Amino acid sequence: MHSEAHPILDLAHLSWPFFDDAHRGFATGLARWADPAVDALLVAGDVNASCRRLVRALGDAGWLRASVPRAYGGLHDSLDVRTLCLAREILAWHDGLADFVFGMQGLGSGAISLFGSHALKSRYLPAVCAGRAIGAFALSEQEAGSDVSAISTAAVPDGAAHVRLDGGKTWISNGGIADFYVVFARSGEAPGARGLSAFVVDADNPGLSIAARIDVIAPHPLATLRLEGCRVPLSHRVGAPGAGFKVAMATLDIFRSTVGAAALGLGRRAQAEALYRAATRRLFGGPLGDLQLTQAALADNAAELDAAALLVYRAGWTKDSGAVRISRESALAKMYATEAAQRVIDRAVQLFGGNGVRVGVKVEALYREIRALRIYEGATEVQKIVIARDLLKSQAAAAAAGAAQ
Ligand code: COS
Repeated sequence: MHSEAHPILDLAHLSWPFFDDAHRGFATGLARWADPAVDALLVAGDVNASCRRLVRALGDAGWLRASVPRAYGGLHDSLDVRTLCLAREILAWHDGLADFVFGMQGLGSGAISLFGSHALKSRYLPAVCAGRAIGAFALSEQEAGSDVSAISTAAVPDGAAHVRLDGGKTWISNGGIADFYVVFARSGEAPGARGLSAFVVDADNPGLSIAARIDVIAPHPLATLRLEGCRVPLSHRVGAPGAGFKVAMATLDIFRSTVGAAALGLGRRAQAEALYRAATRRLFGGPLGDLQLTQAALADNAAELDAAALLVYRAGWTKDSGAVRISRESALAKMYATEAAQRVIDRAVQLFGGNGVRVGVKVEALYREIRALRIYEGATEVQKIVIARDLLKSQAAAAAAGAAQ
């Protein structure tokens, strides 16, 4: 028997002190829109078409206004991390691809929003916001995934006003359907992390091509890019020459929190499915939910989901309250929320028994969907490095301040 669950979207956390009325209005409005709009936009068996339809509809309905600053059509003066997180949580609750397209519009254009010139912002952000242009963040390479400072794609001056990009990028979300790519390359001002720069490359640039599409367990548009004599105007550089590593990390600070939010949405959906299952499945003469081991699973899920939500919205609130960097907070949120959601979803699969691994049942899809979130935008191991380094730095600073007294 397939699951015919009627799961309930729990937005009780909107009463927490991290949010104001604008957040509550946004979240309840999006939740009303998403059901049934999201399911109706999906094209069975065609991931690219589903993504294009979802982006356009999210743009038409105004939800992508959360992805760009107000001056370019957005909702807030600068990106509001809590709004981005609420959107990803709600969309992920409905469907992984709906969350994916929303998240990638923000990540793909995030470096431009944060560091782009007015000309670049004017050219790309209104179209991103309207759902008329799809963006992509092209950082990873075959030999530079976790170790960003090892990027080898070369950016070499080409005349006075251009640069030529040569190399390859891989694991690029929206690869093949994007209208533009923010490409990070070695411009050589200094070795390692201090010699990278970011450039916006239009998808129709003759020097950019899709080398291969990458198929993964929860299908998304994902590709390897080839850059060959890819000529880009210097005016398309995002941020200062040599500042590419910081551009990438500051963008990831914001969007890692939102990956935690997406994991939270997937986890909450699994818990909603598990609660419905516990109430409706009968065995040993009563409902599954009467068994204490079921109750233990539901309670563990509830604790981990609330802990994840607290970390995610603490990170967003910290940034929105004016913090320049939220590296530790966003790493904690991403690490904990993605790992916890994996456990929550696994427990939900177990409560569904054989139906938990049956294709077409929601918890089976969630089980495949969550896995990549523990890897992309900085694997859990990278988040641990970021967290521990920040703790040690704070400890050293506190010790030095103590010694100076
Ligand atoms: N915001 C602004 N600046 C930052 C920053 C941030 N969040 N994080 C680091 N920096 C700065 C540092 O302050 C340092 O500046 P100075 O040279 O002026 O001191 C510089 O950037 C280099 O930082 P660091 O020494 O930490 O660089 P590492 O090469 O050791 O980086 C990790 C280490 C692993 C943390 C980094 O490479 C990383 O996050 N990797 C994962 C990348 C990723 O998410 N890949 C997925 C791609 S998207 S799917």
